[in-house]
Amino acid sequence: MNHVVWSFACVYLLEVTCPDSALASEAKRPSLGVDVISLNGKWQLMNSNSSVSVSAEVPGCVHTTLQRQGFISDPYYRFNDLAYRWISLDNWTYTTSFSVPSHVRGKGKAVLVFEGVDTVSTISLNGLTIGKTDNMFRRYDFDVTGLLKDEENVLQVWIMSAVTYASQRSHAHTEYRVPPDCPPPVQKGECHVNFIRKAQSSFSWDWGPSFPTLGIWKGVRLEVFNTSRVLSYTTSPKYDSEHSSWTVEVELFFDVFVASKGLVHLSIPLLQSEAEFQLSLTPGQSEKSFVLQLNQSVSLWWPFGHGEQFLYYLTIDVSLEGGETFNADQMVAFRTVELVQEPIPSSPGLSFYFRINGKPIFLKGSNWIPVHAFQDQVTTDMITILLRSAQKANMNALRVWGGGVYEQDIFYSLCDMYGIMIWQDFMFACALYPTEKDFIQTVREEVTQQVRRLKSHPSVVIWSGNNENEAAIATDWFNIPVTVRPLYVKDYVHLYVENIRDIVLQEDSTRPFLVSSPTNGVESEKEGWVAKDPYDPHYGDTHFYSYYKDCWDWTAFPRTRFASEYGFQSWPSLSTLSKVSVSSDWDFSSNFSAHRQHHEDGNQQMLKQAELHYILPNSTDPLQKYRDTIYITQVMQAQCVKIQTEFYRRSRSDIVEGKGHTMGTLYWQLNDIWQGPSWSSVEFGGKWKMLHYWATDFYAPILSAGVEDKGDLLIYGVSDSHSETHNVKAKVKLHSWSSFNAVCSLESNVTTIKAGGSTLVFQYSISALLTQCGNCTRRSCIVTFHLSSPEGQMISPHNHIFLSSPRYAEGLDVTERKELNFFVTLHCSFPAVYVWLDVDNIPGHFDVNGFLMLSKKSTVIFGAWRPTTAEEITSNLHITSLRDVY
Ligand code: BMA
Repeated sequence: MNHVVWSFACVYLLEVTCPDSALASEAKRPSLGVDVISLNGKWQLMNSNSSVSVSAEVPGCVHTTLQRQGFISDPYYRFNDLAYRWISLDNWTYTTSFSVPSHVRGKGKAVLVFEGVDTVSTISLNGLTIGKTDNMFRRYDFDVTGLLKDEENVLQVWIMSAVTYASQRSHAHTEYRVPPDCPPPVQKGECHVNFIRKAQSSFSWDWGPSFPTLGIWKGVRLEVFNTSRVLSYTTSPKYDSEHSSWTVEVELFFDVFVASKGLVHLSIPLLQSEAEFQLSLTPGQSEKSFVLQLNQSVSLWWPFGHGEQFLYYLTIDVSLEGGETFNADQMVAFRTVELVQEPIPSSPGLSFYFRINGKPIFLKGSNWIPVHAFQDQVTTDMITILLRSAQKANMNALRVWGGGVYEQDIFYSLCDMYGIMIWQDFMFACALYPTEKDFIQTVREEVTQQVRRLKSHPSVVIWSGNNENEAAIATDWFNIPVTVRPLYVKDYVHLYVENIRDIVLQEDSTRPFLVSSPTNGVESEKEGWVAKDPYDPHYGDTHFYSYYKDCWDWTAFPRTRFASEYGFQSWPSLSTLSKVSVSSDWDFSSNFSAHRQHHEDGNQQMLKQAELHYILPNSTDPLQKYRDTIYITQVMQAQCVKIQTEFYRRSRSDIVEGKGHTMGTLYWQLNDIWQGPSWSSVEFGGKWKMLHYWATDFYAPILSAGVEDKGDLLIYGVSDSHSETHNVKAKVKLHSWSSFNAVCSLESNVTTIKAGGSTLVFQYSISALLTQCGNCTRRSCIVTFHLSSPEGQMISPHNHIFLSSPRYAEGLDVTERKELNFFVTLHCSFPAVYVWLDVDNIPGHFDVNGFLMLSKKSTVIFGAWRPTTAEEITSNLHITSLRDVY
């Protein structure tokens, strides 16, 4: 293998910092004379027969504790998810003790606050049961007035196995089944997760392991006070279109012990707006709401790519007559959001798009899953890297998918700052759910709390009741006899409409609510909330997966109004996998490869899809073959998602056979929960797959998309802009695989591409094109193109289209590679396709990757996320192009 001379223009340091303002809101703690004693830190942890007894960190979970204490090794390592199953089947007790100074103890009311317990627990203080928990998505406050001692207060949290609990609840539900009982065997998961209010993916998913965690996953504190305390507060900017003015509604939620009076002062200094209000509190839980009128016009918050993200500070000052005060600073931003579902000329059905500040916005993004199976290990840096990666790929939206968790506050604060719109699911996915009274009650509390926690964030643009549960009933995933279906529809309506929707409408009038995804929206409502076909492309959003059909055939994709899920799997890089595997695992047919794949036939599907267009890796060196196979799965994934996304973006203004006006693409999925094959574009750990690099181009604000249609080459200009039209010409070249010089160059006439639409810029018969370019055949040449201004300025990223599968390309074959001495040839003498750079474990990303190389020399910049040297990068660098795997 020849050495590549690789010179680096510069090696950067990307500083991953968390803006103070974002953290500030998380650090807020109640004042009003409330004494707060944090109970975070060291606790003792024991299993049911006391054979394990270790010191544990709170917040935390059992698995993390056992690993940190050296009791187990990395749960993600090889087959450890199976080896450590016992942990989730046992019950565990957390214990701590604390003292309370007598001046604190003497105060009127004492409350123990658990921000999050995972999940089913009984909590006792000094031997007395003070409460129980059954929902990891809720905060619990337990009144412990009169139960505290000065010294040695013993607090115990007994946590029951979530697996045992779910199974008991399911067996107690005898009247009818609530499917699915268990996940498919390939997921190696646990059963009945729908019976417990816990991250649904924690019992396994088709991209993730089964780790039904147990723990105290959020903070614990004691709050002691004489008069009252603030439980939470919200800020909701509201637009009055009649008077073209804004107000901010501020809600304060109090727990009042003694009646008191006081004042509330609200102010947004930057807008020179303030107001003072009388406050009168009576004992019990008390909600107070105040409206601040704004004196000035505001600068709006826009999604990324459409304008600035103006954020203002609003200060809340509460002062009680007794002298106690409470102060908070909260970010507010001004934007309106509407979900538009109205008739479209010449198309049956209804539109489905988001209007932000009165402008239609095409949502470009992906789906977000939990960042880690052990949520206590999720750091601000991990979230920042993922969100910055999303924004760098020109995404303006993410869907927080309903099988995971409601994300941490910092996630939403960063999305506010980055202009990333959030489609927020409630945490129900791919299942039917029980509707017993206590289940509904805990869900009601969960929804109320989460809406109050998240509604102040401008980034959250929609609430959605569940993932795929309307489709599960409508298209009969669980073999429910037609005669009993009404029973399940009734339960569905009860949970998502009569409870969740009701609460959301009551709590938040500033953003739309959708019952499910996919759904037909208002049409589903008309059909009794479960539409006959929730995948109908004429209404609402769709999820579409097809693994065996050729993804290059864009005519097979549904021309939907909104593509909220679609995607293809790939394997993560060897450097990511090598952290949890050994060299004998590095074979596509190893037990490890089968074990890590949680999607039925997933590994086969990837190879079958890749084989349609590429020769599958066949190196005689097993390690090289494994690396190449990983690479080819990433090539396939990037190419398939690009084709599908470009199809949707092209469809934004078209109506073809009554379908079209696509206004959103959220591919499945952005991130990974562990090191395994999945639909993600970013690997566990933050490394970008080829797809993510490509997303930066296919999500560019102005895209040139090429397609072959009935023998013609069509090039479209797709623009996200609202009013600006662009005069462009398409610059088209044909390149042969054996020379850098273009064989032919063509230019279209100047065409105006419409704002917020897709415009055909270039059309040419392919056979005429090839005849004209005498040296080209479908197999020997590739078409490249971009849009430029009439003066020659580049307006869209470069793009390309193959006229035949690269597997049949002439000039990319093995013989030639041997003759040309591959690496040198690749970089110096001939064009190369899917050029892929990998620096193993050095965290960071390249400015471009997986690219078409049509010049002799190309400089690529690697942005490192930690200090590194050019030597280290050179010695870790692997360069692969399609020629390498042939
Ligand atoms: C959709 C998602 C997930 C799943 C993905 C890939 O159904 O909602 O449940 O992981 O497809 O199968």
